[in-house]
Amino acid sequence: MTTGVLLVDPQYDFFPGGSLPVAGGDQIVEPINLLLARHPELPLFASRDWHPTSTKHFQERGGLWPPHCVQQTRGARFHEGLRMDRAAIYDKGTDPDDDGGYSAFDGRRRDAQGNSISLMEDLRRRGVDGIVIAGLATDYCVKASALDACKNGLLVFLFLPGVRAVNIKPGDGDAAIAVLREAGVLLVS
Ligand code: VGL
Ligand code: ZN
Repeated sequence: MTTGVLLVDPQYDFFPGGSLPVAGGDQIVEPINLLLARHPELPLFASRDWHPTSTKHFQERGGLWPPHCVQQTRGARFHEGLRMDRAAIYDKGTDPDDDGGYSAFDGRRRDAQGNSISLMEDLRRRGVDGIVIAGLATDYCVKASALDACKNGLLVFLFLPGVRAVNIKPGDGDAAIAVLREAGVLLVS
């Protein structure tokens, strides 16, 4: 079995000080760096919330969210404290007319030949059949990504020190973790 690491949306807008901040978000940086430093051999993948200036995902067009992770802005950049130079980066949420793209498995990138590929295509090519997931936020994009990982038949580990929840309603994060356990996700710390 080959295991990869998937970092979901570790972008400034989701950290304290950003436009959609997750409380305690900065506490994920150190544990994730430790994981990456201890396992430099693991292939690393990251998703990036990568929205156009105007999208149905934002409140001004009927969506749930204030503007965040707008393409080319600082808020859309990965946290500089994370050592993720080796990551293959998947962009999602790019369609202005679709309030989708919560899951990293909706993300796409260009491969060395310039072809657009999905995260799952990449994992299959590399023979990756297990994935350790961390990032922001537990109750949205981490949850959607972990459920898709299960649906795709991967063995899924949720790295608890490396996730935090938005908790729009108190308890959303814990409820998300319960749903993931039910789906077969293994909780690790
Ligand atoms: C996310 C809300 C809106 C996330 C993305 O990355 O969890 N949450 N867009
Ligand atoms: Zn978003």
